[in-house]
Amino acid sequence: MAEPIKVLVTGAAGQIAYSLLYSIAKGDVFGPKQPISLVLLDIQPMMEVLNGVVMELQDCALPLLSDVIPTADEALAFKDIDVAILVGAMPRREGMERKDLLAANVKIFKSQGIALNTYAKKTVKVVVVGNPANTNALIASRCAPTIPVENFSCLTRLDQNRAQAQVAAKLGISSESVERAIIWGNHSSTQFPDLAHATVTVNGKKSSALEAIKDDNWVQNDFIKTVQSRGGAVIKARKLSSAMSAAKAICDHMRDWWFGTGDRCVSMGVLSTGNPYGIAEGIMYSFPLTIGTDRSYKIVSGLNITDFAREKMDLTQNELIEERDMAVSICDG
Ligand code: NAX
Repeated sequence: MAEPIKVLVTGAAGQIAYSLLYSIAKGDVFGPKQPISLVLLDIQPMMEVLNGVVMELQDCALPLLSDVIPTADEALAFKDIDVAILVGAMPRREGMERKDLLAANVKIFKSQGIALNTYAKKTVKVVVVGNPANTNALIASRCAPTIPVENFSCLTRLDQNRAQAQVAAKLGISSESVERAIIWGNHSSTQFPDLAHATVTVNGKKSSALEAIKDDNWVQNDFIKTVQSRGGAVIKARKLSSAMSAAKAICDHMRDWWFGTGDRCVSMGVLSTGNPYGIAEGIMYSFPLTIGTDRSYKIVSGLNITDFAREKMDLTQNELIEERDMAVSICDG
């Protein structure tokens, strides 16, 4: 058996973690031969709930789970970790201004960035899930200057999965027959779900998604709106935000990062630096990527960007710039 890798999940007493921890501990993400030491961070008032989660993980009797460390102490939580899945964040409370929400999250992700910098392995791979995910990831990365910025990402895979599933349902095919559905920008309602480069396989024949769908009005209106507002629709129906599907998307994101994607293209929020699409530098923006077996990613280049797409890519970029400027001034202020 290999040595265990140390995987930190924050917000570990919350609802996404409740769906996520079992999948990680049973080998869905890091493979069936990789033992795991799970570190679970939450805030002090949640320690009793967290202990219940630890009991359940023990009761699953999972052979790959070498140990479980529940804690409210960041110094302990971030020590020597190989992977950080940062789910915990401050939720929006009624009457809360956007700026106050941002300020509360800057405080959390600044502190966790410093903890990453101080205690984690320099090879640590970080995915931020807690919202506003893109800007939280940016703040964590800024506060961890000794860890390469390429090791920081935020989750837009749930949006990609939602996009794939919408196309699959429209054409009556399996979701794995839909490839290259891209999410550009922010994990917010300004994100741009883009099918212009997508392909589908119908009855064994691969073609462009747009040709197979033959409904530009659906692609440019209903499809985009449905994916952009899916999180809200789930909250309205369930009275709770997406958790099962978020956990599945986190597993997809991390598995692809750990093992590579080959030619498959996936969407991830990463730092925009010298990208081929002229997106402003210094924001965490979701791009289409391929990932090598060495865990380094490359932005897929050469995609033709129409005026329609450019407008949508810029809109979500501008929201991220505004969020970044506000967050950085809070962080440095
Ligand atoms: P829950 O409220 O169920 O759980 C959050 C947990 O985080 C709580 O147990 C809380 O005590 C803990 N927490 C708060 N501050 C913490 C800190 N400083 N350190 C450690 N733990 C802390 O929320 P849940 O439904 O699990 O969602 C978690 C986050 O994911 C939210 O911010 C949510 O908006 C975000 N999401 C992001 C998605 C994405 O695609 N990027 C999709 C799903 C989800 O909406």
